Amino acid sequence: MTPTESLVRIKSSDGPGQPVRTAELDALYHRFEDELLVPLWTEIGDLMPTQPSPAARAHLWRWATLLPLAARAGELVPVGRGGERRAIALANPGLGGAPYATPTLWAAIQYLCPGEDAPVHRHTQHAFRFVVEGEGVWTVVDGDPVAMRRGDFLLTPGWRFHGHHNVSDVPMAWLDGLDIPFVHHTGSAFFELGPDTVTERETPARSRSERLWAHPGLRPVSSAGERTTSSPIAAYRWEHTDRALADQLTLEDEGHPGVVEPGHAAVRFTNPTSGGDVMPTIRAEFHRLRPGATTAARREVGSSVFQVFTGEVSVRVGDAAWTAARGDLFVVPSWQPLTITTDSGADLFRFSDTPIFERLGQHRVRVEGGAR
Ligand code: GTQ
Ligand code: FE2
Repeated sequence: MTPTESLVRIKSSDGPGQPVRTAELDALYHRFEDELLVPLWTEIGDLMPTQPSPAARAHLWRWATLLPLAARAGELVPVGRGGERRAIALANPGLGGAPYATPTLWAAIQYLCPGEDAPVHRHTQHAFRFVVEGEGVWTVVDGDPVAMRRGDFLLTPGWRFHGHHNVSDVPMAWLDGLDIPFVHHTGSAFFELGPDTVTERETPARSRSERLWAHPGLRPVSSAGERTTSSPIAAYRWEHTDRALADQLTLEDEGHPGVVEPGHAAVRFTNPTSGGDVMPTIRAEFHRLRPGATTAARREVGSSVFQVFTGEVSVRVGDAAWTAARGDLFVVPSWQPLTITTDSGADLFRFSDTPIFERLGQHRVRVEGGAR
């Protein structure tokens, strides 16, 4: 390979710890390039920063922009085998145009017209749906039909067959979150088509998974001792989330502990077999802020995506600042300080890749002054 064809380009500089630039050094660097070799001393500043310096950027997408574009795709783009889903991904401006909200997380608006079926498939990527508005779509997870309604958080852990059906006479849009980028970077993806014909047309009031697993503090004895890597609960319903958040704020009013900080209630969706996160790569939470509340500036290793559920918020992420309202989505890159303020009071859905870093021993959080 000639030097001009090599993928490797060594950045020579005169900085501290760098060798004197001579013709011999240039010749050595060209040899390195030819042999696909890169010395640490020219790269160390980028490779080993004193604190995380993510390529991903803080960014906001407005629901008022996303929804009409998804609806237009509903008119122009069929949903079926091959494309599989009418899902439109948020592409982080720092990630070179790849369809990645963050280095690890996919976030997309998915749109299904009345009567449409998104075909059955399965993949090793872990997935969830969050519904910011609307209803009428049923997701069928390994043969278990699950209704989707506003405020619900729905799971499709890896390798479960799933298809979506809009059984109503209105279109529906929702948020998909997956670990597609993480799985892509690590070369660990598997995918398989399911049956082409839909046999499951039932629309029961509750999914089988909820009937077996979604009773507070109770698990079926038939499963005792079993610990699954993902939660067996297919749907976490808004009425439960809403009540948990409301109760935290009432307890705060009564002088009891429970809130994260003054005026800030939050719950995490968990796997009842382990008490841990719902899926191995994705954490999901719901946050409620009282009118007038401001959160402490918080940095965390790993990236997250928020969607405003109700109310209006002022958000600051590092140097970026926006106001955001219902449906708006914003990305918080690793170690960027996040502060949220609201005059109206607000509810926010949040998902992140934190479980990955916790399990690898790389997780750090810093709130205002102290580290923990
Ligand atoms: O609904 O099955 O946004 O497989 C990306 C990949 C949604 C889905 C996405 C998927 C799905
Ligand atoms: Fe899928």
